[in-house]
Amino acid sequence: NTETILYEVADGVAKITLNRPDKLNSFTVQMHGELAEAIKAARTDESVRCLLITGAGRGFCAGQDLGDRAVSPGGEAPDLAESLEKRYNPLIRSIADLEMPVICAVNGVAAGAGANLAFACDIVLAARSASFIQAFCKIGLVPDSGGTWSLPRLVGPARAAALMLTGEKVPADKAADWGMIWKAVDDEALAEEAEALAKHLATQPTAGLALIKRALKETWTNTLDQQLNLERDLQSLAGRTRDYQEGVDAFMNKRQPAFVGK
Ligand code: T3D
Repeated sequence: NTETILYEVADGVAKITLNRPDKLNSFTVQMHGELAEAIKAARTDESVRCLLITGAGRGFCAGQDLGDRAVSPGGEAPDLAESLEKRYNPLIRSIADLEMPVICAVNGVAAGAGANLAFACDIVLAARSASFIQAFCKIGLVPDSGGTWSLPRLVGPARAAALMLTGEKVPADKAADWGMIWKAVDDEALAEEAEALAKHLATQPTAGLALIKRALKETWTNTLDQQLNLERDLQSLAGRTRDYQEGVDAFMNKRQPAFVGK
């Protein structure tokens, strides 16, 4: 019984739909709270092996609800550090640390923290009519929700700087061309394609996929030597999973594997 998001579980996939379509699914304190609870529910539900995030209506997410930020002249400035510390940063960390793939199906415009929420996910598909906007500079703010970390790594420093300093809109096809997202798909195909991918991933070796997430996360700060050592350690863990045994056995016996996620 949530008011700002929809949460459903089927076929090993937890699907979260941001659901404030009249405000392009922008973030309120309530939506942050309900989203955090839903991600926790996905994390603690043993049947869930993939998370899918999307939006209701014509937008994906327009970032912070600015209706909650109006300040009268001479009034007290909102405490944005608290907002980031208590809500946006834990959200981004909870996605990065989730030990399963997180797919984002960007159904429409993704602006401000909405764009950077998408970039925090592991695989991003976008409807061809969707777009990405680092809207922060237009209202005097700094990109947050990990955008100053993820965007330069996705598209390189030159493009990240221009996008963050101008707030220029990037259509989905260009975002895919630039490597900002995985791919753009026809609008009417987005939901089906994202759900099919999520269902597929939910049948795969989840523990192994979680270890891949860790390797990819740490590569940005590691030297080659450190990364080789990390691969050794993660491979040691992967090699002890039931799914590794199953994968090898299925291959050798020319049958389809039945992975359990452990
Ligand atoms: O504050 C903190 O805690 C710090 C953290 C900040 C994180 C951030 O995300 S800061 C950035 C906040 N977001 C923005 O600055 C984006 C604002 N929105 C837009 O620039 C545009 O709405 C879009 C480019 C996203 C879409 O444009 P368009 O023309 O397709 O739609 P629209 O007409 O502007 O919006 C439709 C409705 O959604 C409209 O309401 P109305 O007039 O029909 O009643 C509009 O006001 C509302 N809406 C869109 N974005 C927001 C919003 N309402 C509140 N907050 C929004 N962010």
